[in-house]
Amino acid sequence: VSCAILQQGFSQQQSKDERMKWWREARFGMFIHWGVYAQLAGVYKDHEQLRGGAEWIMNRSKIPVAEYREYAKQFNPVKFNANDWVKMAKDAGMKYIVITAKHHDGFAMFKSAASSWNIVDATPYGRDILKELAAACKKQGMKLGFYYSQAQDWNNPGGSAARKVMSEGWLNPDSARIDAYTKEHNGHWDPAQETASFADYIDKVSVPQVKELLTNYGDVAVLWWDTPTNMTDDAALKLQNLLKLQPQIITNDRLKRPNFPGDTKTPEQKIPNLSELDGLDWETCMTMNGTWGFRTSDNKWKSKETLIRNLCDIASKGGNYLLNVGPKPDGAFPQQSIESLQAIGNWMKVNSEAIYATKASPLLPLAWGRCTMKEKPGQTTLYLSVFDWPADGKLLLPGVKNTAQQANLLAGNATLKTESTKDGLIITVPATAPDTIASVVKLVLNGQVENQNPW
Ligand code: H79
Repeated sequence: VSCAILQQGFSQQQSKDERMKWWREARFGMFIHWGVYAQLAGVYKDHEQLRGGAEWIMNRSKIPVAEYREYAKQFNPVKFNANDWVKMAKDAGMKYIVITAKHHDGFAMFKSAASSWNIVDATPYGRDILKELAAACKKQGMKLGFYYSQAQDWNNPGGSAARKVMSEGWLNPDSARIDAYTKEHNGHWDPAQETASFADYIDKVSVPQVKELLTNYGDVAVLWWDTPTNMTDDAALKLQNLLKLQPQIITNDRLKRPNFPGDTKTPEQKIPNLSELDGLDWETCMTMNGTWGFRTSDNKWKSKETLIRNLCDIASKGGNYLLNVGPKPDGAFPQQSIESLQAIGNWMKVNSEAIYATKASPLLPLAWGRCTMKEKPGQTTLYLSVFDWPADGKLLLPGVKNTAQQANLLAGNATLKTESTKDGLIITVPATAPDTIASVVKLVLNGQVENQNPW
C-alpha cells in the first residue's frame, strides 16, 4: 500500500502546513514519563535495574504481572498538581507537553473502559491525571499531546511484542526470578484483561483507548506513538483512522514502519548531524539525566549549559527539542529538573526571540556557536547564539557578503558596530560575554543571506 493512500484520510482535513504551523514555531516542548514504574524508581527487591530507562523496570527486572500490579496499589501521588507542572513548563519557555498516557507496561494514566489497569481503577489515588493536566493546559494556553504505546503491553498477553522482547537478553542472572516470570506468563494473566492475539489486543485495548484519548480530553495537539515493533499495516490503519477525531493533530513516525511516516521524525537522545537533515520536520526527544522514568540512583544530570546549547543547536538545524521530566512517585518533579527548567527559563526570558518561529540557519557550521534566522522580503534577521565569546572582541560571520542594517545584543539591547570585510561580516562585541552559556547577537541584514560558503 502506498504512503499516499495511507495518509489520505488524514491530510484531506487540514493541509500539513496548517497543522504544523504552531509546532514549527514552538521549537521547545516538555516530555513527561510518569506511571507505576515511578513507584519502583529503578529498584526491584533491592536489585538495581540493569540497562534501560527506569520505565522499563517491569521488563528488565522480570517482574511478574501480579507483583507489578501490587505497586499500583501504592501509587498515591499526593503532591501532584497539574497547574504547577504546566506553569513550570511555561516558565521554561516550553510551548507544548507530551505525557505518557500509556507506556509499555500497559498502565493507562487515565480512566479507561477498555482496561481496568488504569490510574482511576487500579490505584488508591483514583484521579484521572490526564483530565487535570488537560484542564490546566487549557487554562494556561499550553498545547497537550499524548504518548501512547500502541503495540507493547507487558500486562497483556496480546501485547505480544512484550513476550518477544522479554525472551531476549537475560541480563539479570537471578534464575528464581526468571522462573517466576515465565510461570506468570504461561497462563497466569488476569482473565478480565486477557487478549488472545496481537490483533485482538489492538481491537480491544489500543483502538478503544486511543478513541478515549481523542474524545475525552479536549484538543489533543500530538499523538506520540511508541514503538512500531510488531505492528501490522492493518493495526496501524485502524489507529491512524482514529486521528480524524482531532483534525488538527500532529503525529510522529513511530506508528509503523515504513508505510506510516507521520508528520515528524523522532531522533531519540541525539541531535542529527547536518548530513542527516532531509527537509522533513523533526524533534529530538532527550532526557535531562539518563532515564525517562524517575530513577533514584540516576545522577547523570546534564548541565544547564548543555541543555541551553542543545536548544540553540536544534533550533539552528530547524528542529524541536522535547525535553523530558520523570516526576517522582509523589507527583513532584525532581529538584534537578526544576532547577534546570528555571535556568532555561531565565535564558529564554532574554533570548527566546532567537528560538521561536525561527528557521534553520543558512550558516553552518560556525566555530563559535549557532545561528537561527527569520526572513521577510528584502530583509533577513540572524540570531547568533555565541557559545565561545571572541577574545579579540571581533565576531566573524565567515563568507557573509550582505550589508548590515543593525546589530544588537538581546541581553541589554546594546547596539554593536558592524563592518564588511573580504573574510565576511565582522561584529564588534563587548570584552565580556553577557551570558557565558550563550549570548545572542541579533543581526538585521539587507536582502537574503549571501554566503560564499553555503553548507
Ligand atoms: O519512552 C522512552 C523509552 O522507554 C522508549 N522510547 C522513549 C521515548 C523506548 N522504547 N523502546 N525503545 C525506546 C527502544 C528499545 C531498546 C531496547 Fe532496551 C534495547 C529494548 C531492549 C533492549 C533499552 C535498553 C531498553 C531496555 C534496555
